[in-house]
Parts: sequence; C-alpha cells; structure tokens
Amino acid sequence: MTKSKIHRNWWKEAIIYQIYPRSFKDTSNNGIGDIKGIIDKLDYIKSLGVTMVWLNPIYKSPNDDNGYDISDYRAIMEEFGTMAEFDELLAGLHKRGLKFVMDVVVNHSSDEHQWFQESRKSRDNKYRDYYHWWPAEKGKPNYRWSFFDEKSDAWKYDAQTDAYYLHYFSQKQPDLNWENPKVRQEVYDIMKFWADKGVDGFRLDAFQFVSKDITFPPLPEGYHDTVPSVIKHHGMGPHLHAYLKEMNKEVLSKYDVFAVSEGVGSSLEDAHDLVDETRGELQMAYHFESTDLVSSLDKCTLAEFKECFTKWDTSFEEEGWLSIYLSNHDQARMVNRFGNAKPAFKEVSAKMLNTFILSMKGTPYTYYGDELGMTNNGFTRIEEYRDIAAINGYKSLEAKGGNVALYLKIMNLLSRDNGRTPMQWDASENSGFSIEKPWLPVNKNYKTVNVAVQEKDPNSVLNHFREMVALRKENLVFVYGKYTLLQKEHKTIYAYTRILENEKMLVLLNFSEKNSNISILGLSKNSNVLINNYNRLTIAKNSVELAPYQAVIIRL
Ligand code: TEU
Repeated sequence: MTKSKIHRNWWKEAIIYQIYPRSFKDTSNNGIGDIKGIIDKLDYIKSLGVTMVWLNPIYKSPNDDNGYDISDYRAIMEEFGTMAEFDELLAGLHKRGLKFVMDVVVNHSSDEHQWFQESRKSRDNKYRDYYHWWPAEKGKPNYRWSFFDEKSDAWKYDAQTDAYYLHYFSQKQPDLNWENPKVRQEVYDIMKFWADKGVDGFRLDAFQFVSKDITFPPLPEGYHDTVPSVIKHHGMGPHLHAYLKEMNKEVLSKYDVFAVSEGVGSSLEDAHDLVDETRGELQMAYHFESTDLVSSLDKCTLAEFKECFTKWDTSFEEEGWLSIYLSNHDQARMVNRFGNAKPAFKEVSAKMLNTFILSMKGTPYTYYGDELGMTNNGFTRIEEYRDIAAINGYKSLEAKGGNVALYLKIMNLLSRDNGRTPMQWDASENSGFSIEKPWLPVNKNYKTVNVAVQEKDPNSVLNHFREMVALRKENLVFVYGKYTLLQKEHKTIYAYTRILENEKMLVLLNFSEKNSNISILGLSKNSNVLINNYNRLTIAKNSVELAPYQAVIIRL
C-alpha cells in the first residue's frame, strides 16, 4: 500500500483500553468498582499510552447481565455513581487527551425499563410495539434460541396479556422491535444525548440481532444451537443496513464520532457491508472468529490462528476496517486461551500476545489487566460463578441430563467470569481493588501479578506493553502498513512483515514452549531490534533462534 492510498482517521490510529467498571476500582467500599474508581486511576490509564477508553455499560440496570440489561438509558447505575461523576470522568479523560467509547445496548432493554413495563400492560398500550409479542391464541411461536435462558427458549409467556415476548438473551432482556420507527428514534435520541455530552465513540452491542424476520418462521433444516448458526438464523435480518444508514445519517454523521459493531454476521461479505466506507454505515467491527478459535478444551493450533488473522487481513487490505483483540468481558483471559499460563511462561507469553495485538493492522483493543498478563481465576464449583451465562448454562444442561462435570471443566477454562475478576493494583488485601469483599474473588496470584510490582520492574509485562504502545504510536506502518504472512507452514513461529513505503518491520513470535528456529535471510547481529521480550536474541547466519514465547520486532 502506498501512502497516497492511506485514508487516515483518528479512530484507525487509536489504541483502545477496555474497562469492566464493576471490576476496576471500588471507592464506595461495597466490593463493586465505580466511576470514581476510574477517575482515581486516570493517570495510570494515561501512563499506558492508550488513546481511548471503552467502558462496559454504566447505565441504570437491575444487573441481571451486569449492566447489559438497561432500565434507563439516560441515568447512571447507582452502584457505579452519579451523572455528575460521569461528566467528571469524561472531562478528566479529555483533559488528558484520551477519548471515550460508550457501550450502546439496544438490541434489548431490561424488562424493568419503563417501555417494557408499559408494553406488557395491555395489547393496545402505546408501547406494545416497542417489543416483539406473539399472541398465545396463535399457538406457541416457533422456537428461537436464547443465549441465557435456563431452557434456551427465547419466548417467555406473559399471562397479563396472554402473549409471549422475545428475548434472545435472558428473560429480563426483552428484544426491542426495531421495525418500529419510534424505537429507532428513541435510540438515536439516546445516542445524541451522549454525543452531546462529548462521547467520542459507540460500541453497538449484539447489533447483528436487531433486524430479524418478524414473521418468525420455523428454523430451517441444518440450523443448530451454536453461536454461528444462531447469528445466521436469528440476526442479520433484511433491514439491518437500512437501520445503520439511518443511524449514520441521524447521529454518526453529525458528530466527530465512530461506531463499532459487536459481531459481523456470518461472512467476510457481511462484515464488509457493515463497515466499508462507501456504504455510509459503521466505521469498524469486530468479528468473533478469532476468539471462537478457543471454544472447547482443545486449544487452537498456530496454523488455525495464522489462517484466521491472515484471512481477515487479506479481505480488509484495501477496504473496510476491523478491530484486533484477543479478549474482552465475554472471554476468559487471553494468556490461558492463546498463551501459556504455566508459571514459567505466563509473563513471556502475555508479552508476546501484546506484541501481536499491537503490531497488527486494525484498531487494537486491550482488556483491563491484559497489560499485566492477568490470568484465569480457575473457578471449580458452580456456586462460585456470578455470570448468568455460566449459571443458566449449567441449569439448562442439568435439566437435559447433560455432562455437568465436563461443563464445569470447560467453564474453568472459558467462563466469562475468568475475565471479570478485580483489577490487581497491589499486594494489599483484595489487591487494592476494594477494602470490602469483592463481588468476584481476586485472582490468587495478585501478590505477584499487580501494577505496583510491575511498575518497579523495567522488564515487566506492564512496561513491555507501554513500550509496544509507544512503538505503534511512533510508527504509522503498524497501523496502515501492508501485512504479509511469512512461512505459513512454520509449526511454532508466527512471522509476518508490515510494510509502508520504505518502512519495513519484521515480527517474529514463537508460540511454543521450546526454542524454535526460523530461516530469515539478511539479518545479522547488527539488525535493528526494536522489541524483544527477552534480553537476548540468537541471530545466526540466515536464521534466528527464538526462546519459548519470544517476541521480537526488527526494523528491516
Ligand atoms: O454479547 C453478545 C454475544 O453475542 C456474545 O458475545 C454472548 O453474549 C456471549 O458469548 C455469551 O457467553 C453482548 C455483550 O458483549 C455481552 O456481555 C452481553 O451479555 C450480551 O451482548 C447481551 O447484552
């Protein structure tokens, strides 16, 4: 790619830090993180070098799904603080040159939202059509799958009006009816409310589900209850793009903001249709294919990992823009899934994964704690979980007589709660997160894995992260340069170049527990090594030897 073809945008050059507010820092002494806690840590966030912060939902919510069930889109959750504190947070971020992304959860609301409270009262209520209702006299509606329902059933019978309502997520998360123009206008007004306050971006939660076939026909042959099949047959409906064009016209185009979609449908084409610049819809999306690479106890191979990222990069080389991430609040910790959590390797592999995220094309997202290499807590009993997905998944399986022992093993590796444990600030009780018992236990390794310890160590995961962030910010080649996979067949090393005009970077990542060699011509002891997660590098004639999980970036 030549520089003339680059279409620069601030959101392409951004480095996003995602904060799960419930778990970042508690200042009100209730064991739950809050907005003031984030304000207290703004200088830390700034010190990372990141340029933007995304917070999971902070709106008023009964917390059936930790804030993804919203009962008032213009109010702040009491546990998290007040609107005045939110304003202070936004001003504090902006004062430090940091931008802010708001999570927008509008595929569904909470059943405690005033719209739903009205909607369920009577069939002729003016809010009735804000949701999807199926009158019982028509018989039971055709099956739809629910992510969080104990019976996996997305239809819930409501006796008050003798009808079923639709909920793709929990029973307390009824799906909003986007066919209704009033609903869409409500959403745009909400987005404008936050844009007028100065937020810089929106993350559209579960957005691929807003448009659906509202005749709810039987699901076709070949459908099964797995997330890709659910997406294909429950979402990406006929009006999705019309809604997005409308949202762009009504909101996005009127502010200097960007919007990122959670999920991209079922194919590369679906993804392009959401984000290509000519379409006038969204700016960015994140697909699930990479995180889904680890969705069972069998971890993915390096070949699959390379293939996935290369496929998406190739497709988006000329047109469209994606996010690069390895974890978020819906995933267990990246070190356990893609790195190696054994004591000898957890730090180096965390550094290697951060090197990867921050040297790839696309906007990188780092999930809080990954800059320290935080790892899974490893819950073993169902009583230890707080996540509705884990709890109701267990109940659903138990009712069907499934293998709950295996389920617990899988959850131990993959549960979302693994990625939601409190931020590890220091070695004091509860890791400096709270003086009260935290809502979810702190990881047992907090005495050694924490900010205070890592600040002091120039070789820590934290300081490596800062170094990588700085390198990316200083070199546009990491943002816009062409990505080329080298030696695709190499079993243990992921090697690629990033090239922008005369700038050429070589990235070498050893994804294994063993020393590995790769033949690369033209390197010597004098090569310009910009990043190295070890204090040595063995370059022999025409080949490089990498130590376990060694990650290096060399300017060619
Ligand atoms: O997630 C939507 C989604 O499709 C999945 O990521 C799913 O929730 C997850 O794999 C189940 O384990 C979004 C949010 O990111 C998630 O936190 C919310 O629970 C969900 O929407 C409902 O709002």
